[in-house]
Amino acid sequence: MKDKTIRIHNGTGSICRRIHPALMIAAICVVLIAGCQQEGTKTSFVDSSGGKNTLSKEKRMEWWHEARFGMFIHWGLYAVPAGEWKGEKVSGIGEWIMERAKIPVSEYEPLAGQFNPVKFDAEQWVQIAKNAGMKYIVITSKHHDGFCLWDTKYTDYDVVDATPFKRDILGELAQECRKQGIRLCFYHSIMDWHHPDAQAPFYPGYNDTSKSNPNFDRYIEYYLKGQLKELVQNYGPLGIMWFDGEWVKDWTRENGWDMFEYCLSLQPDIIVNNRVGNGRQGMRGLSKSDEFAGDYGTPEQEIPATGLPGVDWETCMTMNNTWGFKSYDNNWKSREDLLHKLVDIASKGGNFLLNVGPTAEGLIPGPSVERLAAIGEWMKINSESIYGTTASPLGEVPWGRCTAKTGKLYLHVFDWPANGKLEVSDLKNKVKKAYLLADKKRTKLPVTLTSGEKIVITVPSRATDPVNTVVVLEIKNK
Ligand code: FHN
Repeated sequence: MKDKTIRIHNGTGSICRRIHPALMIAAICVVLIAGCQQEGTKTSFVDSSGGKNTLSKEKRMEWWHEARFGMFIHWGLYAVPAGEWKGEKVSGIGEWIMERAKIPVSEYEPLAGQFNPVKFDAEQWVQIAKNAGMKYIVITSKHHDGFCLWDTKYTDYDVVDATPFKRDILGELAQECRKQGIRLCFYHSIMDWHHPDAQAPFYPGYNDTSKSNPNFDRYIEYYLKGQLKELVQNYGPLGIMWFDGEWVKDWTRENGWDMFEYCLSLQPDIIVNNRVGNGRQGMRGLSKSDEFAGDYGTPEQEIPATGLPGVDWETCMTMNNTWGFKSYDNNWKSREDLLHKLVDIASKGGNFLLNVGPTAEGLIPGPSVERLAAIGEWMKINSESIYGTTASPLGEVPWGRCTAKTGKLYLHVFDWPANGKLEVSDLKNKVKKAYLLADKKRTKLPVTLTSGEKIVITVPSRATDPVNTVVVLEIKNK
């Protein structure tokens, strides 16, 4: 690596942590000019709810509603220490090691010199997602530690300028996603523990939400927006801009709307999650109201208890206890549990964004690959009961979950009835036919109407899949 100084450009020419007063005045001028420009932009790209954007939110989110299932990828320098610092295990999620272990920027930056994921294979990663039945990939273009996984001109703190690897990871993924028909999306952190105009000066309390940075507007206008433009223009069109780290003190509701419209100005059909605004209600993930920007809610590590009619949401979840790779976190959820979660989420009308945390070598951990392959096996036979479905019209069912499409109900049976009698209550529609989704011949299953809105389907004594066997009900529309 040429000289150790990592340059960060903040629109006043490259600086290394100190700002000359003359430059400060120049910078303020830049912000003022950008502000006037911004005013222009603001008027021209308000979302359809504001009526100016040509594409309705529904139109922009059509593919997303159809997709239902995506891969989240947390990858970056934190995969190098993999949960340990100076020989000590560091508790908590791996991608937060810089904050958890109170690592100064000067000690964290050199990790870039050790980041050389020679086993990284974009084709293989996209294939693993595709085989699992995932339709989109959301990868961390920049996480809270500020390290960039693409060749950005705004700093040298990126995979091409600061690491021996020197390959443009997002570029390779973008190409492969296009080839394999997977939508590429970027996670991007608003909080930045490395940038002097953001949270770097808060060390050791990088995540101290009582602190403010007087230059944060410059960070937003020049660095954050500059990099987002790079990402959309160099690797787009993108599916989603998945913001995070919006809880910093300096990020306002107005910033949220401004950034939302800015993203639409870059790509009118892009989807922007609700972490662009600062109205998220913690891990529950839904915005307090429509006053906050964002197209959909983002519950984290949790699944809403019931469906949320009229609300678009996507649960993001780890397969073990960490997003970023930790060498000793083997608390893996079972494949059965993960499949049931996918179905549970779809039965409530949500999307599932399931995470992998690749190693510093560039490999998706074996236990993650196995679980995704197992889900893929099930999806090969049953994906019709997930893609493009809507929330269950039935109340709670004792044997599993239900997803719906026009004229069809998909009964996901987790607990197969030993007596071969599958009972369905609260069914308002007349049943035309019942059959097993796995049965290519669609052999009719006997259906008897007991009382009122209750039917009994006579099913084979053994489930075709002990984890989840789908019985399809073709129904008359009311
Ligand atoms: O702090 C991040 C965390 O590292 C991870 O990226 C998750 C994923 O949704 N989001 C934040 C915690 O809410």
